[in-house]
Amino acid sequence: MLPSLLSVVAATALVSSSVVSAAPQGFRHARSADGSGGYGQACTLETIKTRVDFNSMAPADRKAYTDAIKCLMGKPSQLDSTQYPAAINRYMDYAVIHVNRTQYVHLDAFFLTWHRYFLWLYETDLQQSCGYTGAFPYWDFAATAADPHAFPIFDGSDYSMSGDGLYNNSGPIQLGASLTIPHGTGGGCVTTGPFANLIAPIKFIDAAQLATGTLPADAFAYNEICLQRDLNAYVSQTYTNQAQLTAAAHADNATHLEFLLNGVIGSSSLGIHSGAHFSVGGQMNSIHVSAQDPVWYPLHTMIDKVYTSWQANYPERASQLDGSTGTALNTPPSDVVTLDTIEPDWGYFQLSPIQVRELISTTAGPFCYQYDNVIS
Ligand SMILES: [Cu+2]
Repeated sequence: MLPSLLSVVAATALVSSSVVSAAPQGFRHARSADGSGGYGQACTLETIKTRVDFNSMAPADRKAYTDAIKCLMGKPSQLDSTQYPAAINRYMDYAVIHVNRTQYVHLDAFFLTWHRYFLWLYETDLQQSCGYTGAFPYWDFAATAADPHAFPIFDGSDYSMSGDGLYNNSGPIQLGASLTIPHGTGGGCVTTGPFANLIAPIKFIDAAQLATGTLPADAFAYNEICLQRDLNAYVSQTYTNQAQLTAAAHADNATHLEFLLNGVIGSSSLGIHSGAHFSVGGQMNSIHVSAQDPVWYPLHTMIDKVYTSWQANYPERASQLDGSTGTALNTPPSDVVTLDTIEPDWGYFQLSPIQVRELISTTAGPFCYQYDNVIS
């Protein structure tokens, strides 16, 4: 049997067990019905959107962005509340979908393209459901690596993404048999800025769960847990500095890029992506439940900027995949992913199957965006 056919079968199985629920309301991102199989209007200089650094935005523009996120938090969930009690609003629907797909979209060949489309769905939802017209920001975590507190994004003001958690020193953080990091400057609940006292209802899920290929039975239960952070300059200085980002933007091939981003799980090689997560702490330390923290989106948009920069620096490598399969650490075993493989779904936000190749370019397929600069 052809690999692509197997992939379709596997993807169909995924869809049937997915978070598909009620029809989306007022959300348009489907392919155009013009019969071309395309996504409608061509991406032109007039229509392209430019993503910018959160820290470079004017205060009022930063607030417009967080206001739109809070608007999404005020919209009803479209998921079945019996099956997903933690999906208390439309913002949380994204976090639930991310948890549900964690096993299929991390530490495998779907990682970069699946997250690229997930970010774009969220961006489009902010625009269509909440009238957001500003730029979709990234967080340049290399620029803030020396001291994340010293920048607007984490200063805790009304124009930030909220600040650090309350100080609660629970000692060094063990990230694996061979890696312990010092505690940061927070550790408790986030009590400042737009997301002060936010409830993050999906409980922490241990990354070791990835080795089992399953989720805890109560993964989507509602828990009254506050959003927590533990900003950690040691981690950002060590794992997300400019030299590391530049190296990633010049990776020899997709396998090397994946290694520089994700390291080797369980080893002392953390990688830029995990490093950025651990530099925020709290829920962001979890590969499963981190999307409950609104700063997840600017962080992952920065990962997409690194990917986009690598593609721009080496056009001949732009559509390379890393040769891995479609499951985290190949658990459960799955086929090697190709450009023809159907992506794992995005729950009710996705209306028709999407191949990996459709998500390779930021100016084709569903996308029409660029970054304000390329990491060269
Ligand atoms: Cu993820």
